[in-house]
Amino acid sequence: MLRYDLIKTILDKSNSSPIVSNLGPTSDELWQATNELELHPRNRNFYTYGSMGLCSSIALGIAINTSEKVISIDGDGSLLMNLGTLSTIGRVSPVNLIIIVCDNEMWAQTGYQPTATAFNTELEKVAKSCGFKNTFKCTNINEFKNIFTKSLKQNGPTMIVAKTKETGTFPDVTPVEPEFTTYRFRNSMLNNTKDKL
Ligand SMILES: Cc1ncc(C[n+]2csc(CCOP(=O)(O)OP(=O)(O)O)c2C)c(N)n1
Ligand SMILES: [Mg+2]
Repeated sequence: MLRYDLIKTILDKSNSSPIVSNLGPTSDELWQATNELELHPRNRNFYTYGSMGLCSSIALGIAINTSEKVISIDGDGSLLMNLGTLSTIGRVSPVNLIIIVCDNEMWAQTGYQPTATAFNTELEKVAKSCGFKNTFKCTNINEFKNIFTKSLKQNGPTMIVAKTKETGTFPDVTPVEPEFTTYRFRNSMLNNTKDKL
């Protein structure tokens, strides 16, 4: 499945839930898909440009401070760099956290080098052994749609490993300023009942 289709599905089903995205193409595609679906500025998108490995850690911090569902769209290479975060999430066990890993089995943005998931590491099994309540792996978009829709109604923490394919091209880097992302996101969480999007 394509990461872009997965991201559009997430946006379509998530209402105003906070979404934290991995650096690089994941954040660029989240911005583009938000644009395509006419949801801009969607203040609850948190683009983690530059913060490799911290996507799910940031999502954990948000999840323990809200009762809303919080969605992390992580990458295999980034999550492998900070694998300890799965152990921390398993320990804290936030019921409202959903982690989706776009597992293309590579560090795509830096030249398609294979990661450990192309060999022996299975991230859904790692999550399970860390104490995640629900863990899934899927390879096509319909499967993902079903799992994600169900996960929005269930208590987590939940891990969905989505096997994604690269197209060979990346979207343009989007003009997102980290300072504005923080400002918009924080305000939208503080103004809980209005202007969420
Ligand atoms: C600490 C740190 N090391 C390395 C990089 C360079 N870098 C940027 S994106 C990336 C690959 C990320 O891989 P993954 O999370 O699997 O995302 P993908 O590119 O496959 O979408 C790397 C190594 C960085 N930004 N920060
Ligand atoms: Mg990757």
